[in-house]
Amino acid sequence: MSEKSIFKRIIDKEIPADIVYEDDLCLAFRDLSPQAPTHVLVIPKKEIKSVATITDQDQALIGHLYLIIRNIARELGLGNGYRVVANCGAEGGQTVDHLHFHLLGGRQLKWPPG
Ligand code: DGP
Repeated sequence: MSEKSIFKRIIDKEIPADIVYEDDLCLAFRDLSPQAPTHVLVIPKKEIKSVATITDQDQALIGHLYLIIRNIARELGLGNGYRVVANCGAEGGQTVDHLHFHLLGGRQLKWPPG
């Protein structure tokens, strides 16, 4: 039986996603349940479960992900601002055990989050 997470299945193209960017290291696709007019998930292709399990060896990869987030935000016209969120663990509200950064924008976002 497959232990693959839903995001690993998207990386492997076993299930479809609305992909906005892809390279050797990462994939970005639109969230199935958007919480803002623009809601993109940016994920490493490497199977990292969460922020809590990032290793020192992942330093360049995480930097790469943030540069890609910056580029996608520019390309999607989020010049007025946006939010980047990584939910971590049960109390952090993480529901998919594959590291992902939410890129949210296109409306005024509130603070604090719920
Ligand atoms: P989090 O709660 O931080 O773990 O965010 C998981 C997000 O993943 C949530 O906003 C919904 C989204 N999501 C879950 N399953 C799928 C899927 O199959 N496709 C896409 N595009 N997004 C998904």
